[in-house]
Amino acid sequence: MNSLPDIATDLERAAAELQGRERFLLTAHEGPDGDALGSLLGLHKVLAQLGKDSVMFMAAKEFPLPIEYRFLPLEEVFHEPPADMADRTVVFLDCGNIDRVPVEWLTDGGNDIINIDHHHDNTRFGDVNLVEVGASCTAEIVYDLALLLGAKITPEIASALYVGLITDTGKFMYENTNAHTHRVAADLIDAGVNVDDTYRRLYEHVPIEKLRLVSRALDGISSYCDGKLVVSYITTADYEATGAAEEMTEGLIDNLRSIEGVKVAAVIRDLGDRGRSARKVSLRSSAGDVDVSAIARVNGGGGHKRAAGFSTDLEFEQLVEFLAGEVSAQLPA
Ligand SMILES: [Mn+2]
Repeated sequence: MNSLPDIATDLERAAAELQGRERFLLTAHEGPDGDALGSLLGLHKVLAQLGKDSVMFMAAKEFPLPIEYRFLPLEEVFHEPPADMADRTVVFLDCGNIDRVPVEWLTDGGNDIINIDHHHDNTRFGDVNLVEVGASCTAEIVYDLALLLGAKITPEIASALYVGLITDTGKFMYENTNAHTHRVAADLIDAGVNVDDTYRRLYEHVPIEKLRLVSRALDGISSYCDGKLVVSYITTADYEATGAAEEMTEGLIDNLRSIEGVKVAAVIRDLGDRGRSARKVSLRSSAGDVDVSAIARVNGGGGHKRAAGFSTDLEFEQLVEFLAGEVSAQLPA
């Protein structure tokens, strides 16, 4: 690794490493969200503009992507290692820990790793770690990096990063939203983002099957801990009855979190043959007095204090018992 004076910030250090190297493979966490994909595409375009050899990688199982993200131009994403993998620096984006990319040839120690992320529980697994916990999203960090690298923010770069901003901040409404977030958004809009078009592509191309699935999920909400924990369980039968695909559960949890008196919302869903585990659990904390990332970590997952998740083979009843116990333990009696 290049050495810089100690006064260099993590941002400067990461920028210097990106500047000093030529070949990269960029990747983002499994089950990618808007921030993972926007950061991946945005940094890829920045590096390409700087004359670097950059490839993007996501496992084949992630495709097709959730419908809301299919408009992103990600046709060039690799699903296998490139022939010259040994010569590439791996950049992990939006990954709190290295297990969020469960791909052995990427994580076996054969490549230098640059870790760019904003999760508070990031394990700093990289050779270079740029972990900005105060950043609203990884895309915001990528934007700061792009400026430092002297890249021109093209409409394509701006549009990709804007997707990360919008989705990770709940359309600029979550507590991670601050003045800097809005300033970055303003810069991106100046650089050519079509705000209305992005909004409609993300939120208004909803297939009717998804609403039918949401309807069943809302119908089946169950409540625990005096209404402080609400849970919805989406089974394989729900997918079959509605014709919806598993990725159509994206965003459903926000409905649960919005219920009055709720501290923690949980959506449990069967993965069928799509996952390594039987089901996946998404968690959201509404008021922030429960740290759901701590609950997720008990089961090998992770995330943010207000948004986290984990995969599990536990059955529904055991899961509810576990969640209720964890939520009660964190709330004052
Ligand atoms: Mn993120």
